Amino acid sequence: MADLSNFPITQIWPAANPDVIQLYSLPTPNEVKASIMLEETGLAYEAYLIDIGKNETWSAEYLSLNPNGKIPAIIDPDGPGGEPLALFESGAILLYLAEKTGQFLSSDG
Ligand SMILES: N[C@@H](CCC(=O)N[C@@H](CS)C(=O)NCC(=O)O)C(=O)O
Repeated sequence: MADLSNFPITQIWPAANPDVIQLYSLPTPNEVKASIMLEETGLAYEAYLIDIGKNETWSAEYLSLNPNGKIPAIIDPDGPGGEPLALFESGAILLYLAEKTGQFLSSDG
């Protein structure tokens, strides 16, 4: 089982299944891009609702994951080299998941 205890955000939103991608989200235009990509690629994930109306992205634990204080953000317990990877910015998340799964990218740039 993956150990995500080095990520302070898991102290507030404990991983129910640390072996799958952790998505920190709220259904906003930027966030749904990440949710849709996870659904379409078929990757296993679990989502945590981050209430931006309550400034939950500005807690120290959330800022340790994304210093910009924005959703979406993810932790992939099975990142490059099998090590956990934290990632934010919806565009970066889309590209990472596309490359991880080999889906939705042209073979000819
Ligand atoms: N460029 C960022 C923008 C993310 C963004 O603006 N997220 C908004 C919700 S759509 C947010 O977290 N706002 C909370 C805040 O600023 O307090 C991305 O694409 O991920």
